[in-house]
Amino acid sequence: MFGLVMRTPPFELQTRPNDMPSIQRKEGWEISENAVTPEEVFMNRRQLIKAGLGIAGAGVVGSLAWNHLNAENFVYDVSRYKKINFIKNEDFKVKRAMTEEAVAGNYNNFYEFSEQKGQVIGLSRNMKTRPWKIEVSGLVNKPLTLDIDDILKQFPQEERIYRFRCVEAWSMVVPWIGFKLSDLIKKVEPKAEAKYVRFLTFKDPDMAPNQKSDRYPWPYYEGLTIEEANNELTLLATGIYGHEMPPQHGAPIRVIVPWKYGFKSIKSIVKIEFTDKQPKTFWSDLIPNEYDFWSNVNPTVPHPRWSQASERLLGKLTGGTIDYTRVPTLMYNGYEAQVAHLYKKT
Ligand SMILES: Nc1nc2c(c(=O)[nH]1)N[C@H]1C(S)=C(S)[C@@H](COP(=O)(O)O)O[C@H]1N2
Ligand SMILES: [Mo]
Repeated sequence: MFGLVMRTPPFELQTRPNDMPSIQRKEGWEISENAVTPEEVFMNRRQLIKAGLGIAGAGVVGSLAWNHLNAENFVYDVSRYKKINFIKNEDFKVKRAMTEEAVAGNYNNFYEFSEQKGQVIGLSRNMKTRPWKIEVSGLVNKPLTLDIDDILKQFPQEERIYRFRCVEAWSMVVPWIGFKLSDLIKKVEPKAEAKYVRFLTFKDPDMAPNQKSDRYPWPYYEGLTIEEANNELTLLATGIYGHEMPPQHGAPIRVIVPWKYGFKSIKSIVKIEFTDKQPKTFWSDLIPNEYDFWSNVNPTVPHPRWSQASERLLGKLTGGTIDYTRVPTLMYNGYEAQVAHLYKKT
């Protein structure tokens, strides 16, 4: 049992650190790419807890390695990021310890720049985030185009500490800065027919090198129902850890939906569109049987290739690896009280 608890991830994780499949390597997926071991996948929840893998606060159970381009990418230089004004919203706290800033900022899914989590920080470093406009349009009475600096002036910014859970079964706890998407929705006055909100990321292959790859249907697109978009938890995030959003986290503005798998939290948005039909989404178009429109965090529904019963909570950055502890995954990522009503059948 001890050996199991102290195990390190499979070798594949070190050379191909991403669990989100790339289209190119789709056939390779039968080989375990995820740090969830076969033992973990086949153990039920009680067995997981018995084996010490399902207990919050358990010790370090492993470490993740990821490919950096070069040593420069390890440098997480906070002085690069401008401070922004915000108030702390004490209503949104989490019992788990906050993830270190350099960990969250060195382990990123942002496929526009790279499929390698450790390379995003380096490749996005000189991302151009000014000027930056967001079009808010579609089925609304008052369409708007807003500049990011006007947004920062118009909407009071607040900090909220949220759990964040990637579908690949790693997670973190981070202090987002932003404002409720519902505050923006009010301003544009959606028409009665507006049932969904569609989001779009920028497209600029000269700035984001992996957008030169035609294996993906760029630009990245996502969607929510209008009720989900109006939920009190849903944020437009403009910062993290007390300052503006670093490029690798989705500068200058992104969506945060903490009860859904991370890929729903679309980065670097340029357009918000109100529609009457359920929008298509990037990952469900790519792999429909693995990533659906809803994608609410749910420990009882396994991903077709791995369990979702527990997750690797990112811990300390030590050299080229990140320690993690295995903790149970919470229904709706712990936000059941705020969102379960959205999914109750009437
Ligand atoms: N535009 C865009 N948004 C994106 C992604 C992406 O590749 N492109 N990756 C998603 C995934 S899979 C995750 S887990 C989170 C990661 O956010 P973070 O790097 O700030 O932790 O961003 C999401 N938003
Ligand atoms: Mo993710």
